[in-house]
Amino acid sequence: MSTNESTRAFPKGFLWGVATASYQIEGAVNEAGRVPSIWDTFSHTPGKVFNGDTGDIACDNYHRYSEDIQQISDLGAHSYRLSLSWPRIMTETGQVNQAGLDHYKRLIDELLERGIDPAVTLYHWDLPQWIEDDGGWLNRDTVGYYTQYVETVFRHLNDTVPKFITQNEPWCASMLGYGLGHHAPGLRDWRKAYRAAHHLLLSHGEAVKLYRAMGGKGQIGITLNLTHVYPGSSSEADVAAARRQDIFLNRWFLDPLTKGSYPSEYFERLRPFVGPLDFIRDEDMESISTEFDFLGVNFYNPAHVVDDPEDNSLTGVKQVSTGRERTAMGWEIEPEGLYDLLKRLQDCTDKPLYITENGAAFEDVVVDGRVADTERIAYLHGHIAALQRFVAEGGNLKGYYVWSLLDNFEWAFGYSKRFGLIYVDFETQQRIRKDSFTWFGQLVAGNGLPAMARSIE
Ligand code: IFM
Repeated sequence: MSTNESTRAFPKGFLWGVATASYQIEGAVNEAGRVPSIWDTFSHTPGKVFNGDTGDIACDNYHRYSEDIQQISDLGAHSYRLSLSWPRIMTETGQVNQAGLDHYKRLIDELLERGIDPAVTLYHWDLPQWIEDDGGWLNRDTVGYYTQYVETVFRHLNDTVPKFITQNEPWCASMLGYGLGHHAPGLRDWRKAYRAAHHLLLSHGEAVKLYRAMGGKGQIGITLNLTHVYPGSSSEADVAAARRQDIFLNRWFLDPLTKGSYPSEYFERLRPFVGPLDFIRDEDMESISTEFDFLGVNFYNPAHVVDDPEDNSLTGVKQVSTGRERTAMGWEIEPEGLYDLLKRLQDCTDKPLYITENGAAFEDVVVDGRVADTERIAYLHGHIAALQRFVAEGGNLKGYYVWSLLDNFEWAFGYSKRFGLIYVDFETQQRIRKDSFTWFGQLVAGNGLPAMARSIE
């Protein structure tokens, strides 16, 4: 190996993977005892999802999981991050649906047979509708419903799953779902958003405690979507604005998990929107901060903000553009944001970090059976180069998952945004490997950035 190549290599054992989530890929919403989720309700409500798209069929992965596992195996990925569909596993009466559990047992066994480690997310937003009807994440009892569900999962899958992730992006589930209304259940009330956020965090803590009590054999952690926030200038007002935005996006979740407290400097600002934080009980904080084994980080882009005195909303900030290129989601591409975020996280936790999602949507087109997605390759290359720098400096990063294996149901954007390494024709369910699939496969094989992309740097 030349010096050039060795400096590009990641440590031996670094985990390379791909990620998906149940509602985004499975389809088969009425099969084998699955009950409706809040995303079935939301996506079937006119005006909520672009084009009226739903997850009814999605990538039909429920039926095609073997084919998709074959793809992961051909890619050479070491790990597959998938989520379990809670409404496949617990029926409306709170009883276990054996057919739902069996589906995941088969899927996980097949992964293991092919030498692929499953990383199982327990909640990626598809709350059973029967729980929503009882108040959803606003109701403290949902924490109990959740522990009942994860207890069932641990009992059946403890021996075969090396990594559990309790919650995916509780910021999105609470703030987008209950505060801004962009996601299911579609409410717009900050008090509800913060209440839901607290119960989501509490459910994480209770699940970690339960896992330990049940003799969990692998590791358990949580995944947060974290956005490094830069002030738009060095003025006091903009620095303070960046700090507020950082609390809103990051610290409201990081602090309770790693310090056992919410950022109190934000309480005053929250009060007119949220009222008393009386849904937080003292004993909750100990539970939420139960020691986890790893922190999952989903990163897509950082934010640049300035103070906006005209803005009377929660944070009073305005996002500013830096003129960088954007993905099809409109997100500016800035890999340094990932490096800076990870550096900062080293001050929050000494636990291993995993990038549990990173990737980009672009306007992919199939030409003569090929998808030449050079922009996605450049995006991935830039972010993995940032990781390499972090790791070379001794950063405690153990793995990286591309979002996503397949083009899939991108929530309120329906099927209009394609994040996959594999193109999915949603009419025929044909899968076409994009150029980024080949590129990522080479990266995994070489445990470092492949030569073909070096010119992109
Ligand atoms: O598709 C989502 C995923 O479900 C959660 N993290 C962000 C992705 C891209 O928006």
